[in-house]
Amino acid sequence: MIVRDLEEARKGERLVTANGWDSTRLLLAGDGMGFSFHITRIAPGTTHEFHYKHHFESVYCISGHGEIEDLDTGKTYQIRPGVMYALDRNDRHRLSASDELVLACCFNPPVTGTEVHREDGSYAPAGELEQNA
Ligand code: 9YT
Repeated sequence: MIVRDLEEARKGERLVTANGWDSTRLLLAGDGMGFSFHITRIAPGTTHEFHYKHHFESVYCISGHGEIEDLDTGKTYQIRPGVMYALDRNDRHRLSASDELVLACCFNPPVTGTEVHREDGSYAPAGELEQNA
């Protein structure tokens, strides 16, 4: 069994900080679960474009308010506590927070913990060594 505490995890390398968001990886590929599990905070007033071309992601809003736009269809959805979205088509999307969003996120395949966002908003596919191309 794996038991981890978010506040403890935030004190170490599980916390990844980026411009306008941070994410604490409570489960990573190395845990062998077949998915990774993250608690992500999106700073108020920020907007982010992501495109996880090589991963499926589901996201559940624990607290805060914002909006997600499907960049292929132009459709927007309100994010509020209790709402879940799943990027089942590796959807290109824009996420914005009006007040701080706290989100629980699952990735399949799991992230390893070393990925950085590439220019196109994606993470490298699992198993690919270079991370920034
Ligand atoms: C909301 C969202 O896309 N979260 C993704 C998790 C974050 N980008 C991470 O942990 O890398």
